[in-house]
Amino acid sequence: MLRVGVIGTGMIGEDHVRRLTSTLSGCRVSAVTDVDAERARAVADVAPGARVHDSGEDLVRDGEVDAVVVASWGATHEQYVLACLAAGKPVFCEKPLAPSAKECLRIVEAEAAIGRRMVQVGFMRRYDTAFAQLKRAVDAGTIGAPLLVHCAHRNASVPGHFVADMAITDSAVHEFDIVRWLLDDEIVAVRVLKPRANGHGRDVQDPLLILLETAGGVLIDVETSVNIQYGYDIRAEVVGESGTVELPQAGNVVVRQSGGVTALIAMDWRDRFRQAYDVELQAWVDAAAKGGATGPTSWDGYVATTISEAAVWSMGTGSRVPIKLEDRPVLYAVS
Ligand code: NAD
Ligand code: ISE
Repeated sequence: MLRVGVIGTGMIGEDHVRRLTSTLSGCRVSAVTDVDAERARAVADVAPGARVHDSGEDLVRDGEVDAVVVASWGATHEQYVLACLAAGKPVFCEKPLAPSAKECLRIVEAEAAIGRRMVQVGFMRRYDTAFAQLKRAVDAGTIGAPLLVHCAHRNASVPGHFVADMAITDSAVHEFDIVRWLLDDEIVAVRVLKPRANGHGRDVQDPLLILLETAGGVLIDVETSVNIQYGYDIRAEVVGESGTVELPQAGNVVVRQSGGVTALIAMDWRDRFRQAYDVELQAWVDAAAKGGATGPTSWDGYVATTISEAAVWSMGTGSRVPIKLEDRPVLYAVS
């Protein structure tokens, strides 16, 4: 039984504590912590026997914690992931791996020095049934070589702490990862365009149109709308040489009533990606129980954050920004 410590018991931390406690197998939550101690105590109540620590560092040191989930704010990820690596404990870190490429690289270097995978990054879309079907169709070549990808990332609304560039660093970072995975291709440049602002947007630049170019010559457009009001809507359509393939409207029920037809839509990511989070975290539990990690790597986290940084720069300057990556350590070699 893998004993898991969870750092950060906010929205997704609480969600992960519940699934580690009630949905997944081979694990239990043995400790939690949050800078909001009251919140940590409330979440600990759903995990029988879980103790509450004063700090993430204390939790990592706990002899009854075999592996750690980091679900605190992005700016705190590096310190906890590095503490886990120093303690030799497998770690699942929510995206983004860290807010800057520099921080991500320090994690990559620390893991590469150990010489084996210890870190898994929370890019859960790779475990989503609909995205997996999309990738299978592209890989099978049914639509010929991919030429274009149209993506939309729409949130009904975002919390108060969601600020200026988070539509890129917190939301579109998922697309930066998923298109690399979907196309087996690297992003080489990014440009961000700003249409007229959504009046619901407060301080966030919303919406955005992000244009990505890949090494293989595919062009990708990503719409981010983080105050769209009507629901949580994630779209992706790949245009190939002889056809197109797109995500289904995942899990939507169609209601016919009072002279109308309504397709229900998820209202947030918890609802839309529940299955993906379950599969992703079970895969991590199974790998962590053997002392390692699987799925999205620290290197993937570094690449996604590097693209975010370039996109934020482009949003400010209006320019096309090339993506420059460091050399990939052997640990992350593509097979
Ligand atoms: P949140 O604000 O609801 O929760 C974050 C929690 O971390 C808060 O309770 C806060 O008090 C706590 N915290 C902050 N600093 C801390 C520290 N130093 N030590 C311990 N706890 C600390 O935010 P959230 O929406 O749950 O997001 C948390 C992380 O998960 C972010 O990195 C976010 O990008 C990511 N996330 C991923 C997905 C996904 O789809 N994979 C969805 C939501 C959030
Ligand atoms: C949130 O942090 C997530 O990761 C969700 O998956 C994403 O859709 C949302 O925009 C982010 O704020």
